[in-house]
Amino acid sequence: MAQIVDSFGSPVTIKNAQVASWVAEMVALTKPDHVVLCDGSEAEKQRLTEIAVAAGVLIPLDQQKLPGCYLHRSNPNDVARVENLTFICTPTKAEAGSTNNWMAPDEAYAKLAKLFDGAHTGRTMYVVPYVMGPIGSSLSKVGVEVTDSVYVVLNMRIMTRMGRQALDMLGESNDFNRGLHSVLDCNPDRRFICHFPQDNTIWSVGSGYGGNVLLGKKCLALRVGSYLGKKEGWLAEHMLILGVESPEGEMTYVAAAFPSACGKTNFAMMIPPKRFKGWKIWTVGDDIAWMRVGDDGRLYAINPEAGYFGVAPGTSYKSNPNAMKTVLKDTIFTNVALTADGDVWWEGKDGEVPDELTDWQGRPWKKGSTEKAAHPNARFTAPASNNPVKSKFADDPEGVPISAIIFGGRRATTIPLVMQAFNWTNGVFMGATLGSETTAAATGKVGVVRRDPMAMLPFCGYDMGEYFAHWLEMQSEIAYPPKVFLVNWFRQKDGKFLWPGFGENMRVLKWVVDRARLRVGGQETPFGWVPKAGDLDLSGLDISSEQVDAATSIDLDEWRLELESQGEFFEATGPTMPRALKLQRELLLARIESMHGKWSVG
Ligand code: OXD
Ligand code: MN
Repeated sequence: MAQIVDSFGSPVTIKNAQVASWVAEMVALTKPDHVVLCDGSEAEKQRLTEIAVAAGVLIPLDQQKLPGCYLHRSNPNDVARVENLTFICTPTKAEAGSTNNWMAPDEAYAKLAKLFDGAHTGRTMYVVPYVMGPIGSSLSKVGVEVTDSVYVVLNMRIMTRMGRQALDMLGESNDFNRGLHSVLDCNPDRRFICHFPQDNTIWSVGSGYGGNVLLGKKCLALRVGSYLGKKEGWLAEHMLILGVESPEGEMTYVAAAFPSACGKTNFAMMIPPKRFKGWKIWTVGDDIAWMRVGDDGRLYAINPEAGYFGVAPGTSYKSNPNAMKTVLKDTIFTNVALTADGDVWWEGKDGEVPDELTDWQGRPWKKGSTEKAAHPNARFTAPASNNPVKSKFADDPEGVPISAIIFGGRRATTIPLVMQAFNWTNGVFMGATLGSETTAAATGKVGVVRRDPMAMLPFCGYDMGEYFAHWLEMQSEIAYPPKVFLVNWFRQKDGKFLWPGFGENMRVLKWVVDRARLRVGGQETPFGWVPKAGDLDLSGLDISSEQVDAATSIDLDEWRLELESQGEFFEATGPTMPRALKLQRELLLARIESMHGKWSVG
């Protein structure tokens, strides 16, 4: 077997016997020429960056303007997560549930072992120990990813707490996620992302795209994490975490789940409008929350990640000034366009569109071209420490206490700007029935409502009905459950958005915080509490009261259709759909019937 060395070629040993024997097993399978154990040091980063630049994997950007920043161009066939090639390999199909692709574990191991056999030959295998979550937190988890991609190593270094610190935290324990990755020949026909939750194992082959290969993120923190959460009594969720600070210094933490293309990173880094002088938003996380009940009966959340893997197109000083500041140094850009002077560009970036660019595939591009210069799913990988509004509690091993949970989707009709659930069960129902309209960014028909419960449809590692049951069961553990809300920034009338969004969402967030702290009014509707006229602070906002009324209105006919569509999803979920949620739906239908089609918010 190739000797294990550090990135400078000096021999090293892996002290943890379980890690060492598993790495040896993987080496025997993939047969690399070299095996490098990553320590996470600055010197190692420099060395691996040089290797990546020499191999053409990274292109240096203008180091004066963007110090430590590089561009990566992926294979054009490998630019996004591949839900159709993502499998949950539980012992039975029923455990994976109706919303996941399933393969029997034996079959999956055998099929992928054939692909992995000799996959690292002629290459270096990097052994990447990492921690998801703050070092020393009881909520954190250790993983080890072996990969033949230096791009993966440098991204893992940003997105996780990587290197020696992870092996130190693991000690002699066997409790670590085993992640095996090879880009292989990047052929979609030989691409599989397989999760073995019962073995705490992930095998990913044939892709180099972040969501498929940074195994700590979607694969461990959500798919395997959600399974571990059910088993161990905690929640792994596709949620941002933010702190709202009032001018008096009172801090309230909110976790929020939105499907993709709904502005999650923007919301997590929001700058409140002028009217909210003295209010501040602090980012704890922009994508994933791990939540556990604390000794005081409150729900505490950590962000398992250490960086942001954000969508570049549409990010600007208007939509997200803090993200723009975050990507000014030590950032890896993937599939964005390149300017002649070594800067990056993407559709929706501030300023004039440059006359000439090199597009995301490395081809010359001219202003006015019908093709996009940056790929619509072009990304930045940036350290959270660059974020000017990173919460000082983001690395707190205890996590932050969550007072409110928000579920949000992109809906042109039906769902009001904001609505508060009556109680925990009703809140779980709101999350379980979350829907969002498909956008042009994804393949398929545009504007169709796809149910994306808790924004977890592509990320839940087990049966969805069991997952809802876990959420319901959590109530018995949480003495002080967070208040639950549904929001919709995307309601339309005559094809126009009714609500301005972005920083103005602070107005909604303030109502959420005040409701969670039981100090503002609301109007009861058949479906939840909404703000009464005057409850939302709209001062300094240049939109008509009719527009606000339309954004917050409830239409019984639209809701009847909504409940029918929810019913189809409940059916499809199958026999594990909890009775408490079915009854919630029936209760709402019965309410509509008893009102004989009449309802108006006062
Ligand atoms: C992501 C996603 O990349 O949800 O965060 O796809
Ligand atoms: Mn996400």
